[in-house]
Amino acid sequence: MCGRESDSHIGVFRKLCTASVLITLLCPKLEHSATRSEKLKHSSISPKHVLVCLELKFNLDQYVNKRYPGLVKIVRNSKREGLIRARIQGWNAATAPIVGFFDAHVEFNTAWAEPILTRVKEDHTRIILPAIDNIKYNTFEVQQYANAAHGYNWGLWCMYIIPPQDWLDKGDETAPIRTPAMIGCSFVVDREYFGEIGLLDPGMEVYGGENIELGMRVWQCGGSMEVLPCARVAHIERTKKPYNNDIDYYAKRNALRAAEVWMDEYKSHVYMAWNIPMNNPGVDFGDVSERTALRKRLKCRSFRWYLEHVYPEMRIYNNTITYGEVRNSKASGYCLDQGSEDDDKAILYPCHGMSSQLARYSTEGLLQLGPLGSTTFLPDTKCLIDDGRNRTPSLKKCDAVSRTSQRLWDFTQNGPIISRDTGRCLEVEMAKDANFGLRLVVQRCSGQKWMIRNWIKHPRH
Ligand SMILES: [Mn+2]
Repeated sequence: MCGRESDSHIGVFRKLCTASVLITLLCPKLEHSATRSEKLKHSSISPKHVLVCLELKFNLDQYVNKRYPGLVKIVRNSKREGLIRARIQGWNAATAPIVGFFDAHVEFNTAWAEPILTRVKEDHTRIILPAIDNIKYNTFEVQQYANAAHGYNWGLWCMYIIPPQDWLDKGDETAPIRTPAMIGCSFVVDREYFGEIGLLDPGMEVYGGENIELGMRVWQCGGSMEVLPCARVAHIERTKKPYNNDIDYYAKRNALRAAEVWMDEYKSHVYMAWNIPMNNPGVDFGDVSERTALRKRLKCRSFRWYLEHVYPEMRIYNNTITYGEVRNSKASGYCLDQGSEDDDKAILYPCHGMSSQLARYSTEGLLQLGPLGSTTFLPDTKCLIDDGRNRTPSLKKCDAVSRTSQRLWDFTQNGPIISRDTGRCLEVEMAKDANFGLRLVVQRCSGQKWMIRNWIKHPRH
């Protein structure tokens, strides 16, 4: 789950004595919530849609005015702003010293607020995340989740991770858990401090990435972020998110904004994870100059510092020379592919540029194939190996070799790929009995040439 599915045409703002609680709700405009095929089927607005909008407009106003007069503000945007700017709108309307941001499908457990307020009062630069339990979507039963920190992969997509070792060693389940970022559906922060460090990035669209960016920023700029196990909320993991199929595009776009502003020499990892070139990535991520100026003004630390101190579980690939799809001059349109995940065979497959065709060639001479093994919680990407016995190369854990040279290859762009162990070349063989009539082999070099799509740096000669 990456819990920020609720879009945000309406912000409901509820003022408690010491905290403002901002809840974002979705009024599902059909053009936003339906998939393309659904849109074709329903060219007019459905009765269900009218009903939901009636509920969230007229009825919600009535309910709030009657039940919480003077306590709850409703802020409506006139056009779709996305989750990120909607949350900023809520912050603009808030007046209490502490603000909390929650998806509409979050419920609060008893005494959730007090431990949070204590932690913020001690240090107003702490961003506090309540521990999130699950509400089963079909029964509304609450299911307690194990305590976790919130991490992410190099695509800047969030995931739960195991808490830091020092927290586990302490054996105190009530202690705050240091976290590198947040899932995003629920967080609490000092209102003025949140303004000082630049809210969320208003240049981000729809959702995705803003939760990671805030984690990097608060840590790099002198604050901190923590999960507080004593403060519990529960969240409905939805089975279907109210977004178009283009959500990947926005997640990618927002990730590139965060990468460009905060990640220094590590930003290449985000481009690699999405398998797009660093020059002309084909994604217009907009203007980041204001965010770069913010980083300068706040005199924030480097991303390297953040990785070392806050997210040491991240796997680093700074020794990559080239990455992307690998093409052979003899088989245009076909790319190296990790094939089925459970066998040890690399294959040739029509090029599609997804992560199964993401290769990386490193300064040491490793040729790795498949999605980045972003963190030490995940297995690392497998290595292409010439074991000297078989005619087909294998794809194995990089240390599963009898001699290190079996995993090392010589390669320069538009040249052969040569095993350092056997001197054999990685080549394509025409074979009637192979898929697509092409087999990947290691054999005596016949002069075949390979290209890997994207450069990070040119090798030293
Ligand atoms: Mn959610």
